[in-house]
Amino acid sequence: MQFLASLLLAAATVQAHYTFPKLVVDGKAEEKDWSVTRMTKNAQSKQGIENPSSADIRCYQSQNAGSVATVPAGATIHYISTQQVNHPGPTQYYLAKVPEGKTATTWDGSGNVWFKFHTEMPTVDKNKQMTWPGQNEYKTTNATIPKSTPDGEYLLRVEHIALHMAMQPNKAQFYLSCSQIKITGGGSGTPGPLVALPGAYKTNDPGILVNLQNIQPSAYIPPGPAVWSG
Ligand SMILES: *[C@@H]1O[C@H](CO)[C@@H](O)[C@H](O)[C@H]1NC(C)=O
Ligand SMILES: [Cu+2]
Repeated sequence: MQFLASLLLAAATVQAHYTFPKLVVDGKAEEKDWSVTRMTKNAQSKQGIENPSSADIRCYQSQNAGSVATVPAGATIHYISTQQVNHPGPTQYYLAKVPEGKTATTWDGSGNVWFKFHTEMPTVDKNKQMTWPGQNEYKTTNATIPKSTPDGEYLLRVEHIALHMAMQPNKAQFYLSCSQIKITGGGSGTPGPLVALPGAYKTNDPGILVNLQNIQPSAYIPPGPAVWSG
C-alpha cells in the first residue's frame, strides 16, 4: 500500500515538472537530448530550483555537453520540454559570451556576463484568467537572437519560472537549462546590462515573491536585468 502510494506520488511529481533537454534553432532540433544542451541535475527528478540564490540557478548542470550548436544571429530559438509547461510564469532567455581563451564546452559562465534578450508578460484570456505565452505547451516560447549580437561562442540559458506557489518565499520554481552555441553572422552590438547568476535574483524580488491572484497582469515585473534587444 505504501509502495503504491509513493509510486502515485512520484508520478504526480514528474507530471507537474519539466526539463528542457533539446534546443531548436529555426525549426531544427538538436539531434538528441543533451548533445549541445548541458544535462541538468533534475534530468530524472524534474525538480525545479526554489532558492534563487542557489549556485544551480546559473545552469543547473550535472555535466557539460559534447557539442556546440551553430546559431545565426537573427535565428528563432525555443526548447522542447519533457513535459507540459503547465505552471503560470514567464519564460526568459539569457546569453553569456565565452571569454577569450575559453570554450563553450568548458566555460562555467561565472562573473557579470549574462544579458537577458527575451522575457514574457502575462495576458488575460477570454475567461478573464491570467495566462502566459507558452503555458500548457510542450515547448518553450520562441525568442529571436538579436541580429547585432557579436559573433562568437556563448552559453544560451532558457528559464521558465513557475509562480503557482510564489506567494511564499522560496517557493517559485525555476526550470532551466544552458546550451553551448556559436553565434555567426552577428553584428557589433554591445549587449547589456550584464549580471551574474547567481546574483541577479533575490528571494524577495517582486517577480519571484508574488501572489498572482493579487496583481493585474500588466503589473508583473519579470526578475533580472532589462531586456537587451540589440
Ligand atoms: C516558433 O519558431 C518555429 C521555428 O523554429 C516556427 O515554426 C513557429 O511557427 C514559431 N512559433 C510561433 C508561435 O511563432
Ligand atoms: Cu511542477
